[in-house]
Amino acid sequence: MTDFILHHYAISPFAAKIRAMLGYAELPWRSATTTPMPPRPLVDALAGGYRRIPVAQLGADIFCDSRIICEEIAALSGRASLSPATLDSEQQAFVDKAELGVFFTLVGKATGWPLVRKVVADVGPLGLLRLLGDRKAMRAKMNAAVLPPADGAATLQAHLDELEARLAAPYLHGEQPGIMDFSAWHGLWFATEVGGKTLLGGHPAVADWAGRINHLHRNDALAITASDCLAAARDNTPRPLAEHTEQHTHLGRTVCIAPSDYAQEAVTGELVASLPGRFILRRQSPEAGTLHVHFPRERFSLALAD
Ligand SMILES: N[C@@H](CCC(=O)N[C@@H](CS)C(=O)NCC(=O)O)C(=O)O
Repeated sequence: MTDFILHHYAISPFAAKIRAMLGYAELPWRSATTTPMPPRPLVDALAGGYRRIPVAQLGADIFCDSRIICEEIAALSGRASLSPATLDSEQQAFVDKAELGVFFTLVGKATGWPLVRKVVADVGPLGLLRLLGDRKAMRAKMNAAVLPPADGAATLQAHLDELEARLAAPYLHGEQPGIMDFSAWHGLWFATEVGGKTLLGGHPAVADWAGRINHLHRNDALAITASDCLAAARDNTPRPLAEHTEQHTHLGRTVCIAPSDYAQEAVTGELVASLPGRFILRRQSPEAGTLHVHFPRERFSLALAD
């Protein structure tokens, strides 16, 4: 079996969500670390210009967005509750709130010396300045529908109160963690563990729950080199497409797929599958050969390239 490779960087919250889930699922994985901002030549060779992290790889199949990566982990580990596809609309709305409005509020809260020190240790002082400029530009182009709420502090308090109430059981999914737990945890991890903020004093059940998920989160997987990632793609053919591809007027055509919320860089390729929750593009990479790149449908747009 080909290795599960995660393209990520240490302080990425969405990558932490995947690392913690992999820890819970006890799935072995290989670590391909990348930088906290482009240029990312390896990720570009594989994902064709998709700019967000994390990206996962199984041979010549490339998975963009943590939503799709969670579905893959759910399938590989046989733990259905890790798949966002199992959520009802109320649970999905909770996850969306945790990963958009509340998430960006928590990212804002994380700002301060502990975070600055970690970034400088990783990319140096000039890198820090570039990163600030990069994120400012990214935010300026953000879809207004997902801009952080103006009343961030109140939104966060209400969310923590809701979490506290939901955590009558050990996890949001009951006795064992599921997708809602990892989605609600990673923003808090960033503000508290990376940013060093104390936020959970008034919410003991949330603090206890977050501490248990912190223990599932490991970032000590065996590293894999860029050339081995490219070889893993070249030496494998993309896995067979699911039989139940929905009819889509653009199947077989060259299309562009891009996030519709933020970091909207598009990826171009042939649309080879349209499934209820995902699109798959076939693209040729000079370095990595024929690839299938998977995207969620939710909060992504698809348009003909010509
Ligand atoms: N919806 C995406 C969000 C991913 C995301 O926002 N990732 C952040 C890092 S945690 C990012 O890519 N920031 C810009 C960058 O790293 O270039 C997902 O679930 O994967």
